[in-house]
Amino acid sequence: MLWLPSTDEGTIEKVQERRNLFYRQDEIRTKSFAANLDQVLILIAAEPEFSESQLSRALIAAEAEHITPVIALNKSDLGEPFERAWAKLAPYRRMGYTMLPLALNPKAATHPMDASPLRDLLSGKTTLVLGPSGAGKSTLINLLVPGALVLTNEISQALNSGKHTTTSTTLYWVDDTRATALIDSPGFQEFGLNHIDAMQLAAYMPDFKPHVAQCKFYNCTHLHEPGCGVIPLVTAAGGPGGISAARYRIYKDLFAELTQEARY
Ligand SMILES: Nc1nc2c(ncn2[C@@H]2O[C@H](COP(=O)(O)OP(=O)(O)OP(=O)(O)O)[C@@H](O)[C@H]2O)c(=O)[nH]1
Ligand SMILES: [Mg+2]
Ligand SMILES: [Zn+2]
Repeated sequence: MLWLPSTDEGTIEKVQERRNLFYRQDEIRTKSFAANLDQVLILIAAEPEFSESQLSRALIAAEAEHITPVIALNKSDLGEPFERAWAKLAPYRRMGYTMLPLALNPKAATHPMDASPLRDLLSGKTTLVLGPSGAGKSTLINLLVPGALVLTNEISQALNSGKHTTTSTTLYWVDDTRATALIDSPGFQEFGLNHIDAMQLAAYMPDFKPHVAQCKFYNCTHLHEPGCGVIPLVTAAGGPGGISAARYRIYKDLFAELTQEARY
């Protein structure tokens, strides 16, 4: 992938090799991001409420490209909705994903956030900041890149969604030595995974992966087969070593989506 650098930012111009694609697709078109990406920061927030399916899709896309995903939950100043969202993420913590609580908007936060864990995580790396509209991606850029002055916008309470303020993908250097880069991106609604092989899905899901070896059939789809190592582990909450009902449903829906004969 190539980007065109300018004095303080750059735009992604061309994706060269499919194996390096970080890829999503919305209803209208395919969006590809990639770079010498070191990691993807999946930024979600207490508000608007995040979709667990979209989160899982972003994680699978990162796993498939061997890009380290990190999850950050923003708007910790919101109290109760934050606690609820944090609890909803318990299965993802158990999967071993790094998870950061954030309060990115200094004006909204009752107690100013200590940004050093975030800075440490990003330091010396190129990170794609990805997430739904209104999560605070551009707010994060403004916090860490002095002078970036990226446009941000209030979320719509009526629609429980952001307003799609950012419309292009832009790279920002965090430091003068150009060791640390952040890529702001437009909020996504749908995260298509058409490039993923359905039979590989479980391998990209850390709560499924260790159990696949126990399946009786090497080509087990984990949907109905006898002797499946995955199905007996599904419980409502998942729990340590288990798989939550929500994650299993996400797997089933994705498997169905990726094995449809004609998608258009
Ligand atoms: N309460 C609260 N609001 C925040 C926080 N961080 C960001 N916001 C607000 O959330 C809203 C959306 O922030 P943006 O940075 O525009 O969100 P975005 O992810 O860039 O959205 P798109 O560009 O539409 O994809 C703005 O009104 C921010 O001020 C926070 O920590 N707490
Ligand atoms: Mg934005
Ligand atoms: Zn199985």
